[in-house]
Amino acid sequence: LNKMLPEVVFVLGAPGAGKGTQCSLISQEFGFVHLSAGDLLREERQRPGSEYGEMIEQKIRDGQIVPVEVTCSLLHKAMQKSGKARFLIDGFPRNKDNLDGWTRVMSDKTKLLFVLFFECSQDLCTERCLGRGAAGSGRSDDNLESLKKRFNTYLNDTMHIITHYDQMGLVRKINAEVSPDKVFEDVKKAFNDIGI
Ligand code: UP5
Ligand code: MG
Repeated sequence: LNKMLPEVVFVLGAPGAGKGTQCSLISQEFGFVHLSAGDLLREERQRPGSEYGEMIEQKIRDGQIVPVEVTCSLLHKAMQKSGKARFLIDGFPRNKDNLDGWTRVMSDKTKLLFVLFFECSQDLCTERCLGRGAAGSGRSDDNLESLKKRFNTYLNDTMHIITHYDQMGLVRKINAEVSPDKVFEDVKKAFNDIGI
């Protein structure tokens, strides 16, 4: 029965560590559907008639985490809509509310394969996000003030989630401070090691 469940890999790491970049490569190589929680929230923020638009924008700008009911339902809907069975969940779960909400609603409906954790220093991550902002990302959180807040949230909330999964032996830690191609070499090994 367990074999029929959709398979999930959580992809975590600091803001700018390269989660999105690596997820694109993974999805090309292994066919996983890439679902970025941040992208889904940014899309929902723009959706005409959304009751969450303003709340999402405030949270994103302040580097705070949107209540799990919103995020989890966007993820669940995107999974169902895809009709596929293997997913990269990029940038989620980020805090205890996320973890509890996912566990409540989705843990029986999915099989967690492992957690990819991209390790990258705050300085390098900040440089990358500011570079992306300067290049015209249009993201309202690619500025120094928001980045400080995003990092606080990452260190105070998200690291606990990574530790939680690490204690379960589910975390695959990857050095994300090298070039995207080099990072991807290690990422491929992580998938190969579980027979993918
Ligand atoms: N780059 C990437 N890899 C590189 C490499 N190896 N060497 C050199 N440069 C590299 O990369 C960032 C930049 O670095 C790019 O310019 C890239 O070319 C370059 P990217 O792959 O985009 O990194 P990523 O880790 O995806 O960075 P991102 O900024 O998306 O991370 P965040 O975790 O901050 O953003 P996210 O979109 O996940 O969340 C944004 C906000 O949404 C959160 O702060 C929060 O407010 C909200 N949110 C929730 O509330 N709940 C959620 O569940 C998710 C998000
Ligand atoms: Mg991203």
